[in-house]
Amino acid sequence: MYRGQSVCIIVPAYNEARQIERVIRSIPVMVDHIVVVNDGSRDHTGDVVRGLQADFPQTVLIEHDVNQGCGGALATGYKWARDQGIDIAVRMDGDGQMDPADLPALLDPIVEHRAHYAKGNRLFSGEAFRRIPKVRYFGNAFLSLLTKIASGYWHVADFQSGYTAICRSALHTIDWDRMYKQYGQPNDLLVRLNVYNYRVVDVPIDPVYNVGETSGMKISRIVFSLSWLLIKLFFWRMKEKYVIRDFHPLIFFYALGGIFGLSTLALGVRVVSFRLAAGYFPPTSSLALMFAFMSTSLFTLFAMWFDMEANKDLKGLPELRSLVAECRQDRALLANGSEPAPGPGSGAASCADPRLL
Ligand SMILES: Nc1nc2c(ncn2[C@@H]2O[C@H](COP(=O)(O)OP(=O)(O)O)[C@@H](O)[C@H]2O)c(=O)[nH]1
Ligand SMILES: [Mg+2]
Repeated sequence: MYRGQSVCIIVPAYNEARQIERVIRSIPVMVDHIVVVNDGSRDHTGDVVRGLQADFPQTVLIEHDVNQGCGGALATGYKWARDQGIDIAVRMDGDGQMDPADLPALLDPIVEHRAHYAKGNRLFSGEAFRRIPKVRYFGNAFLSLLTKIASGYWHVADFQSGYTAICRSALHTIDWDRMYKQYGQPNDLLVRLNVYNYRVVDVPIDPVYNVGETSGMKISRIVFSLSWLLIKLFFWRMKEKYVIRDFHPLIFFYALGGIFGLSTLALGVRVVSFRLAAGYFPPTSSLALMFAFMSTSLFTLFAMWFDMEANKDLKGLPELRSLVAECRQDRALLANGSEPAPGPGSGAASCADPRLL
């Protein structure tokens, strides 16, 4: 138990016979269950885990006969946690890339009801650019931008990070059978969490590389499939969140942005081919192109802004401790006859927090 809540660590493992023992041994004793999902490994991962069960009886081994992919292994683990009524489920990979020292930082926002889902962010660390392989770093940055647009969580980053903790309510709400089974799983899950208005918080963690892991993910290979997945998820979220469950006019802004975007493309092709064939820019089409381009930018940027506004309450709440400290500071200022500084983050605003009343 951690601060009165049951915790289960889900370890997706595919051919991790060399690494898995170290991972299991490193998990702190406060964790109630370690659920290793052996995703049809071709090495003896399963035997290693079975050998450790005598020393670590909290370890549960679930075996997939057929390999399902990292997301598929996680879905199995999450369903187990849901069915056992676990309070918090944490994903920790079988290759040792997640440092158990970061666990409390991931669990605290959930235990304190500040967020429903906490994820590690390796980019806060000044070390990220140096430690993460460059192709992966830039691929990750591009996919992060797409994921912000698709998921509506504009305040989070490092979406490929798999070190995450999820609360009991979300465990029961998400349809795990529909979650993406491959490497886009963290991105897919965020879009689903957003549709149900769950609060998500980023927690700074250190990037861990060169601990003996062999990654099966080639960012250059997944960048296209993941971009396509994110485009589909974006349309799904717009429909679910702003048409079916609630209504928001931002969908008209996105739609107009899309229509003008297509017109910009068509007019661009026309203007360039005219220039190549006849040697000059057709004036009317060129003007129309400029108008279409400006309209695309404006409609799309406004749509993004509205989306950001609609999701601003889904940031994790600040720590109660810091709110109380700010409140005390402001009260001291008021007692001395001076005005506390207004604005977000100031104690004056925070004192209105319902948890302090
Ligand atoms: N490559 C791969 N990893 C899987 C699969 N199923 C489960 N996993 C586990 O998923 C975790 C993340 O995979 P990894 O290749 O390390 O991804 P990366 O850390 O993002 O590069 C590891 O613990 C794997 O053992 C699978 O089908 N393929
Ligand atoms: Mg890994």
